[in-house]
Amino acid sequence: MTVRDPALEPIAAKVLAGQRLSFDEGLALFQTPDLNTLMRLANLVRERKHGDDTYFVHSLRFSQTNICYVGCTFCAFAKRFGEEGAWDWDVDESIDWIAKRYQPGLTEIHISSGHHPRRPFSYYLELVAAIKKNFPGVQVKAWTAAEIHHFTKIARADYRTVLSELKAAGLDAMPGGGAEIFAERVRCKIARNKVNAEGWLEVHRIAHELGIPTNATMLYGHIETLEERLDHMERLRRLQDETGGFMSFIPLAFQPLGNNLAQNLGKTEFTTGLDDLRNLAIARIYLDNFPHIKGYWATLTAPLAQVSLDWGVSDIDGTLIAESIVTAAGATAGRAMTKEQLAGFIKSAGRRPVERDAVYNVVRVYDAVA
Ligand code: V47
Repeated sequence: MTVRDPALEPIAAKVLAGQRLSFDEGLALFQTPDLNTLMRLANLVRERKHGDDTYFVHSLRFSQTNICYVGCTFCAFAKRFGEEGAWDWDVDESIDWIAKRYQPGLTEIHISSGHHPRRPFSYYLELVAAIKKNFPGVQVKAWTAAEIHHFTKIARADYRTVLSELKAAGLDAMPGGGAEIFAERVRCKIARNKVNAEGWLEVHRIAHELGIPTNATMLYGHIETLEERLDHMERLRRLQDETGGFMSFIPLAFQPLGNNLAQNLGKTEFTTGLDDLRNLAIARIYLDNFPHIKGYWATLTAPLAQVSLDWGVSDIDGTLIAESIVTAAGATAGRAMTKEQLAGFIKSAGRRPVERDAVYNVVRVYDAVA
């Protein structure tokens, strides 16, 4: 392999030999001007794991409430009680909301929401059970580790008890949100009242022990340093070595509209396409024990998500019916693509579309899409 940046030569040799990179080597990937080599290395890792297979899911996004007391500075989704645009559905209203948007063949309902101060934990158990009863066959991928941490407070119970009860009610998997950036320097500025890094990791550790597969996200492109991005990946890599329970890693590009972080700290720019691609490629190489790196088209935009399939990405999330969290903060990519659009989009990038469910069982391989 031709390598233009001499600093990348020993790193490229390690990647070719299938060896794990050190922290300093990961940092060199953030600093190299040789993006072409970075892309080819990430693609090599991606193709070793998955060939051309590129996964997506037919997914409805649901938030039972947007009322939240946490006050994360990057968030444009949360509302206070009584504020215009606030909602707080009970179980029947939630089922009605989902029924209006339900489509045949839907495999996943992905739920993340606000930390509601008053709803009891029993409400969340009833909600999961009611979704499973009303929409048989649909998998529930619900609540971030931050929300699970909140449930332990309202239930006065520990992580294991809360997660076991949710699993018994029908929970199939957990989304990766709430991770933001683990480094305390940043976390105390952007997500001060949320679960801390150790708590987030512990929730996922216990979920994995209980057989609940999960994802992991990283919110980047705001006030974090490149070292802090890599530190985030390093902590995830260590936990994955222990448990093997993560399915995918999803870098979330900060959307700078309608939130305090953007206004107070002067962060008004969107990330650049090359920052997004570099970050995805490094994740693919560094997180050697993660099955998938997700190119989240809601924040990347669909055209960049398509390009990202050459930069280590093997999953583009899915149909995203009714996405509202990043849309609130300025993501303009749109909230829904049909399965056929997604399959065509993957196929025209020269890859093989594979529809999956929430836990990566194959639903359909789209060999025949034109
Ligand atoms: O934790 C909030 C992020 C996350 C902004 O598991 C923002 O498959 C960018 O959990 N700019 C929730 N991001 C979303 C989430 C998720 C998303 C996609 C896939 C999966 C998965 C999970 O949304 C939050 C936060 O990091 N977010 N505000 C913003 N302004």
